[in-house]
Amino acid sequence: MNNSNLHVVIGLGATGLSCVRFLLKQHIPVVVMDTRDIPPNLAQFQKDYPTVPVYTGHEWPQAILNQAKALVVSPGISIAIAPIAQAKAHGVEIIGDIELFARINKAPVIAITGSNGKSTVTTLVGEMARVAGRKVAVVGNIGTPVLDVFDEGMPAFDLIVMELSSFQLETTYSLQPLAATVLNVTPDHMDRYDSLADYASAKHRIFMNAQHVIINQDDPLSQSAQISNLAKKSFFTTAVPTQNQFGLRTLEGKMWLALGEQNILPADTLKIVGKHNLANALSALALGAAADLPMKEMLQALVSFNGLSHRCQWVAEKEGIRWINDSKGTNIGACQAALEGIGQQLLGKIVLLLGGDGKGADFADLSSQVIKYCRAIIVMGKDGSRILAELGESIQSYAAGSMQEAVEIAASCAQSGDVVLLSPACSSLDQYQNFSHRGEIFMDTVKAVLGHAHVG
Ligand code: UMA
Ligand code: ADP
Repeated sequence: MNNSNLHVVIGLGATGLSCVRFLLKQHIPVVVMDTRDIPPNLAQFQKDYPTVPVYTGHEWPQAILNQAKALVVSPGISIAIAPIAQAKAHGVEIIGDIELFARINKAPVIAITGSNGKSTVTTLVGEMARVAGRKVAVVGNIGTPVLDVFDEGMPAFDLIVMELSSFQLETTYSLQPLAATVLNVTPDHMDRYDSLADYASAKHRIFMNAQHVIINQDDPLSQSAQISNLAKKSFFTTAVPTQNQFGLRTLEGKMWLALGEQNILPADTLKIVGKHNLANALSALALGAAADLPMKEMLQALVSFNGLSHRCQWVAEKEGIRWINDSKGTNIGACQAALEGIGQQLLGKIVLLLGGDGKGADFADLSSQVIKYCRAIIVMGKDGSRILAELGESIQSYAAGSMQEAVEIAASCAQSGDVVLLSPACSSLDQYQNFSHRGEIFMDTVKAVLGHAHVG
């Protein structure tokens, strides 16, 4: 490594763009590399930053990488790829946007990771802080790159609520969250990790340097032996809580969210449904409490929260059949939670639409919920045939060549009292721009197939 201050930004997506903006503002020299021949933002980027060299495609100049001060790697690209590994072997620092942020940030951070529920909990904690009058930024994997918080100058916020993916955590070292949690760990991104243990330990990095850790008492994989003895600890559980735990208690047939002995909110006042969402609400309360948010305002935010789009979102109802969009259900755990949350309260059955890029998942893990709650499955996308091979014997199943065909098959096999659920257990990137694009196409198709007059 030489002594230059050159930073190579890898990836020209939202993260890469935010890193370039941030580094150039500090007069740090930047080069950009992306494995794609034509990354989506290339033309605009070259117009905006004509002096920044950009290398695209798979022929990256290794000498530049090896001589850089740091590689700032976007989350969508694995740090295990050969050019990055070689630069690392030359002593080049491998970091990400969260690390750049952490090195200069002065505002308190609430950091949230987990396989599922991150965006829901991040939004809830952000709402709790807003209702409590805090000037809060909600950033990270949820959509807004963290470095954007500096666009408004420093210190613009008195609390930053941050959703972090395992990919972002892999390149983060200096973050010192006021409060941090791993909501849960179930298999995801198995195309990027050698094992579930590797994936879990990337997530556990969120606990490094955390002042207060919020622990899911029900999920051993979400806990880590590396949590500092100095960190304060709070717990949430969907069982009856012991002292100082957030949990659930049933009293005269009614379920309550509770803190220790104290019952604080009837569960049926929440608009988000399913046991997984009760866990989300409890973890948000524990995180908010760690940041000294007042209970009254936290509960006010909880009861007004309608849930996010594309997470078990109601689409339409016709002839006694409800249509639900859970396009953000991008892994097995999320799909299981949606099937349990909807299936447990249903008189009829679920017609499940699933498929896309399975990221190396084992779809047989879905079989018990599919057998228990589903009338049929309809598969599509890159891994559709693999899903058929792994689940098809246990349930009536169909393969669809398009969303249109999938919706038409669902309409013909669902019966009154049923739910048709899109919860793909796969990422959308084989056929769509992202999960919201897939969800929008699903909802538009449902409305077109059912006819506008009958749907909401
Ligand atoms: N890519 C290449 N070559 C490159 C760089 C990227 O092919 O050289 C591809 C990636 O494989 C990926 C796509 O480009 O398919 C985007 O990757 P990126 O790192 O440029 O992504 P950003 O646009 O910067 O968005 C990222 C997060 N995306 C990923 O981690 C894939 C966004 O989370 C996040 O909102 C954003 O930063 C701001 O922090 C999205 C996501 O899907 C929602 N996250 C995954 C998830 O939640 O499961 C982790
Ligand atoms: P993430 O940001 O981690 O993807 P979201 O809050 O966007 O999480 O929810 C994505 C999907 O995951 C939801 O549609 C739902 O099916 C499922 N889900 C949400 N919370 C949980 C949870 N606590 N446990 C399991 N599954 C969940």
